Amino acid sequence: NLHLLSSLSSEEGVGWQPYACQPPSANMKEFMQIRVDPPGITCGNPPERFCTLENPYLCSDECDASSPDLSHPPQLMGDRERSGLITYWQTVTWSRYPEPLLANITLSWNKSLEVVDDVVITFEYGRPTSMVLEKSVDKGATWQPYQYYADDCLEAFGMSPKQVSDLAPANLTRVICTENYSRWVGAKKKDVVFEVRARFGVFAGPKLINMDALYTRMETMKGLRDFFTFTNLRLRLLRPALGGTYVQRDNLLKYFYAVSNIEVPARCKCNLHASRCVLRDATLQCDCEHNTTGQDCQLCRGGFRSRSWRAGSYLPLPKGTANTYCECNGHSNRCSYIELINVVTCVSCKHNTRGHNCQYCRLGYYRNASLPLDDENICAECECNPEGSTHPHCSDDGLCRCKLGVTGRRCDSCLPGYTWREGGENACDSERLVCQNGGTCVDFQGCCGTNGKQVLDQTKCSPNSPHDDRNAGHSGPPSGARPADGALRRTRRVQIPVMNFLLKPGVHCATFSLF
Ligand SMILES: [Ca+2]
Repeated sequence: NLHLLSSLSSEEGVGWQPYACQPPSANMKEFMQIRVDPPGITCGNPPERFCTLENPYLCSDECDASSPDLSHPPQLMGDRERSGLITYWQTVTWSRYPEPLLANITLSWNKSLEVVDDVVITFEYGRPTSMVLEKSVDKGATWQPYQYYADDCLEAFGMSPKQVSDLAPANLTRVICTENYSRWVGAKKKDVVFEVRARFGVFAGPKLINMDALYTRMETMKGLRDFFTFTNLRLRLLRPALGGTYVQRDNLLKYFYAVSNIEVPARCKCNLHASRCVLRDATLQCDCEHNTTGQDCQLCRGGFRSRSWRAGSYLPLPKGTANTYCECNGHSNRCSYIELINVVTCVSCKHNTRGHNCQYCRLGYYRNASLPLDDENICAECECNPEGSTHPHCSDDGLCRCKLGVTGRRCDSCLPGYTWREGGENACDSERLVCQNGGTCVDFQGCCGTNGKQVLDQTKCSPNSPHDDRNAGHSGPPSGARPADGALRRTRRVQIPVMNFLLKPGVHCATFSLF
């Protein structure tokens, strides 16, 4: 069933194989190094007789390391059984009972791999009563549990028994204890499985038809890709098969472990930067593309470091991209896939940014054009004066939208002829300006005579309030807000260009149609 996934892709549309830039899956049994612990655990030295659980009085079988026909060395777990003869590794029997019969099988590849189908361990003479599958992602330096197996999970490991089908998509990477492969159902049930297919099926459906969904999850769900990654696997066999009853001390020769095969369908992990994996100096090595290098294509090649290294992407479907898909300009390292519009978008953009690539500023902020897009201070606060603005947000160059009569980048000062008045509908009020000479105030700038005929430009309009003796031409908030530099100049240009004309001396009031 190693090629099940690839055959699926041809019969039922897209599948695991044709996607993105990654090597095809392979039977990694071919490349694994097998080590067993503790020393002396393999049977046959000295030669030993053993019985079977199903017929404990038939003890004619013998293990003898010195005889090719009767020896059971570890490499028989990874051989090809071409002749149809089952070959297996076998341990010594449980003669030291009640001391536990412990055995470790360590499988090493010296390379990061991604499992693509079920890992199947085949036991002869019954499956262990309890065991742990562990993995390492750092070539054996540290180990973590992958799955627990026991006939009674609570008793053996203090865990409630679970199956992959009990897992929700959000906790698919949880390490579980299963009782599916450890209860005694006769020696004919041989396989202990680490269910990869069923885990994929949580996203892709039981027949793995909707692989798009799996790939997008692989891309966006934290820890999912890592969950299927390993460099080593280790089986810790803790208690052999007992034949469905208690340990019978009078016949300990029927208790031992025997493993005939370990199937590890996986692919080289190349971070989606290689479509081939090759054997170089007896070590698996990605044949890196996209200007990457390293065993897992985890580095940029020399001379190609202007952009920081990043893993490739499964998205957009079906071919993926080298490494530009989730571009958040340094303001986020998390992306999410929106299925409805087939878009990957950055989530939790920091530094007051927003957008699919965190390339815009949040409302209420504007882009500091002098800074690069990935600068932490790229987005500056608008700080629009709430009294003087029609809107809390500002334009792309940071200009707030001002109410009538208000000016300044932050709308915190008044146009000539307006006075700041806190709390009113308009922050800047023009009605309170009067002419001290009793004439009419023209455009808040100059006063006409009482006959309305002549501009007396030395007579300015001024605020009505006796408490406010501020310069009428440039009034700002009474307190708190800072006056904007150059606000007057800018706003005249933008909002009242025609008004300059009104200040020219000698122009008659009568010429103004405004009044
Ligand atoms: Ca074998």
